[in-house]
Amino acid sequence: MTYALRSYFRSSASWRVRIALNHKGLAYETVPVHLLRGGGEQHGDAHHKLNPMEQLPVLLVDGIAIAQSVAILEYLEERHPEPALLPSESVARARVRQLTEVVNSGIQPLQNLFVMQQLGLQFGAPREAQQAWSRYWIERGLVALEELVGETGGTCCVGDFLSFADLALVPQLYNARRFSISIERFPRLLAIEAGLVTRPAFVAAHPDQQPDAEA
Ligand SMILES: N[C@@H](CCC(=O)N[C@@H](CS)C(=O)NCC(=O)O)C(=O)O
Repeated sequence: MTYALRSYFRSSASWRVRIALNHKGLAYETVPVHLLRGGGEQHGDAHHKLNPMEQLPVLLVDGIAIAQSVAILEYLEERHPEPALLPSESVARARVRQLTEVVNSGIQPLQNLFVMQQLGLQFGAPREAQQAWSRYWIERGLVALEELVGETGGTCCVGDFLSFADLALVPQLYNARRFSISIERFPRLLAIEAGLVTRPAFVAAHPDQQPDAEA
């Protein structure tokens, strides 16, 4: 079984998958796809054929393309159950998926590059307005997550068990910083993040460590 990940160093959804691959000890080739160059390589024919949504990541499993980061995480969990990224107990599993979806469907899609671009193209929103839009959705989601981990969290988002939720959290906090959001108001999330980012799987998945990293 060979894995290749079509990825962009700063793509938060790709980053989730990189952490999972690293944590599970799976070798993979990184295939960089530049989201900005020439209008975005994700819109080219080669990438479109693999993912008609023209987004990253795409995991190629022996050449078969799987897109949507959470679908990829679920695939990896089924195919390589150890070390697990979902707890065994049903409520804890549901909590992991709940927290993951706060990021995956409640934050990330609303602050994404193509949403910001459409705000400009369709409604003439200037760059500052696009950024304010994204900041709103990131803050709204992080406020909810901070409250949720008050109930569910330990050293990780759900107890002390490393899970999909942690893989979603770390890249989202990175994005929050890029949007200059005051994240000091999320002490629980920051404490969890501090414990995660030194783990080897997270270190190797960081944007700065990717072959396509830019200053
Ligand atoms: N729900 C998708 C989101 C994918 C997504 O939004 N990817 C971004 C990078 S993080 C992308 O490819 N954006 C391309 C664009 O904005 O044109 C997933 O989890 O894979």
